[in-house]
Amino acid sequence: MKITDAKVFVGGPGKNYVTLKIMTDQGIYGLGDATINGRETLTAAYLRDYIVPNLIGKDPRNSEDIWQFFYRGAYFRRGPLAMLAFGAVDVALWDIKAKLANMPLYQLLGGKSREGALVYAHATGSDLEDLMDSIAFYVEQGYKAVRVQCGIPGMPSASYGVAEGKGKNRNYITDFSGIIPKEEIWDTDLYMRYMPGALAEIRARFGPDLKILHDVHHRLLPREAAEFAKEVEPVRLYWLEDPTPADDQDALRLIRQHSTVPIAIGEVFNSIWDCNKLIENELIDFIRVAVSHAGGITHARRITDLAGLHNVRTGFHGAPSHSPLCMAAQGHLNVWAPNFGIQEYLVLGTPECDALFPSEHRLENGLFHVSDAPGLGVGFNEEEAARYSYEPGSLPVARLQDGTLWNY
Ligand code: EZ4
Ligand code: CO
Repeated sequence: MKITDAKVFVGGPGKNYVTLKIMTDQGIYGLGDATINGRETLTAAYLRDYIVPNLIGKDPRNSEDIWQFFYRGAYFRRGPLAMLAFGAVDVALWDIKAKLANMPLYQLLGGKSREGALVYAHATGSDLEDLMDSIAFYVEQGYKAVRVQCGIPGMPSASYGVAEGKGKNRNYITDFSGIIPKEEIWDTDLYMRYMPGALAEIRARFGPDLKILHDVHHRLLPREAAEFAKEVEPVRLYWLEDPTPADDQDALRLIRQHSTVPIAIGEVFNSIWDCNKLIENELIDFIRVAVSHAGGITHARRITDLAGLHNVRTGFHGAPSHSPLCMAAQGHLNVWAPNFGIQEYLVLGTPECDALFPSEHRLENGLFHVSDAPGLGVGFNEEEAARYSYEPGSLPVARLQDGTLWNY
């Protein structure tokens, strides 16, 4: 069996999805996702200029060897763009293998450990009342877990995952007004004073059963994060996400010394080498890599298994940074992984998105149910794809009130 060709597509409804399609001499094809917010043309170029010419002629069943060929062959190792390109290839090869076996992909991983995978939605509000409405909207739809983000009184702009404007079902997405990012203002003091009380009010309003998650989006210094984590303990959060940027991994030790709040980190990680010490030292509770960003199923499974040895559970990134192909790959891992925790889930199910990526995967009662279609279980409609092209866009950057550039 041989790979005959591979194509790269960029574009989609409200999103620059980067999609890899690998064709074989047996008519079976595989699909993978290389979407990365704000840098989409670069993963597309990596795939087109380097990966595709090196794929042709290879046996697609040897996904491990192909992964090692690209990883070791790059010489300059790791990095989000490269790992995402390898991840797209890897997921497409698992898609092909599972189609060859005529099985849903999860069967090749070890079958189902659960019927469906718990997901969390993004509730967001310009203020606390607006956020309460947004949470209620998701709870009414059957979600058992909700990430809560709201504007902070007195803060000129606060989009650490807060969508602009009012309305219940909004997602924070890339700004498509151009490649120059918007600048937002962040004030740690206002946030630290306001948010613990707001989280307590949310708990009081929605009762003990709702799983409440909160994303600090890398905005705090280690000591501030430790204080914050200690203060929100009574809320019994499901997790506190990215309290500090994980560039400084000792920060997590400081937080651990002061609080038992579960810590989730890693949406910007792209390899096991970014998180092995955090996992082995048991400084985190959830690992947040995305399967596409972390080298595909082959590599994300290694991270998952290492995490399992240390009672760290998965909480894969699923924000508007990925296509339904990545969500499907994560869906298959999630139903298998013995140490699955939760899956971030954004409503991708617009008619336009479903037309581009048709699938039978479904969300029911707050759980993601993987279909039994062979492979990943997601198609790609090339006629639909032809309607879209790359649109320049970017994520914002954040500054402190005095102009100091801060973490987004
Ligand atoms: O800001 O995916 O937990 N999710 C997040 C996301 C990220 C975006 C960046 O591309 O923090 O909303
Ligand atoms: Co996050």
